Amino acid sequence: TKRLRGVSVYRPIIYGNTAVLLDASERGENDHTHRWTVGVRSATSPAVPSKNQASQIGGADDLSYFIKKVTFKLHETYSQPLRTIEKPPFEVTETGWGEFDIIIKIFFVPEAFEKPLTFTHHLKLHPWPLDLSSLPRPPTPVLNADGTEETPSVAPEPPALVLSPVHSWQYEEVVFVEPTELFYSTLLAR
Ligand code: SLL
Repeated sequence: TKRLRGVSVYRPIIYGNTAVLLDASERGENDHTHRWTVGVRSATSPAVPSKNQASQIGGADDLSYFIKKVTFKLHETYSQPLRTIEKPPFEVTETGWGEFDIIIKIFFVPEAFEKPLTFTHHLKLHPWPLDLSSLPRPPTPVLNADGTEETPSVAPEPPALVLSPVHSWQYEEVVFVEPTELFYSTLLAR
């Protein structure tokens, strides 16, 4: 467990969540409105064919050479709120209806002799409020002299509102100050 004096090694990671709205067919008996994934990933995005616009955020490298496991402490409305992930991808996918704080704890490989690192991530489901007034409106019905209602057929149909996935990710550099010799060689082998 000899440590290397004056040496620091850092590794860039991201942690956070992606969320999508469930469509009617995916909704169950519960009030769940969203599917979300919370995770810890490498900060490097995988290379994807240029046609594929929906590329994944981060996660190109496998972090298990220095991360042993990650725990995610969910809201107590979930059954078994403490989720332990022992191999990549270090992430949890769930459905739900509300936002809450998730406590993410990263445990390092034993040869690191490092204490776990804790982050708090606020699970984000809802996009920044949209300005609905900027969308074209349907025509308002008008009242005829005989009391009947009529809707002018002038205005086009408003576009269907499509909500894209919400992404909320933080960038962090995990710094290992004076790593053990063994851990240093593990880190530098990458
Ligand atoms: C809120 N303070 O009121 C938050 C709590 C709890 C979220 C959010 C479902 C859990 C389940 C779920 O989304 N809980 O049904 O298993 O917004």
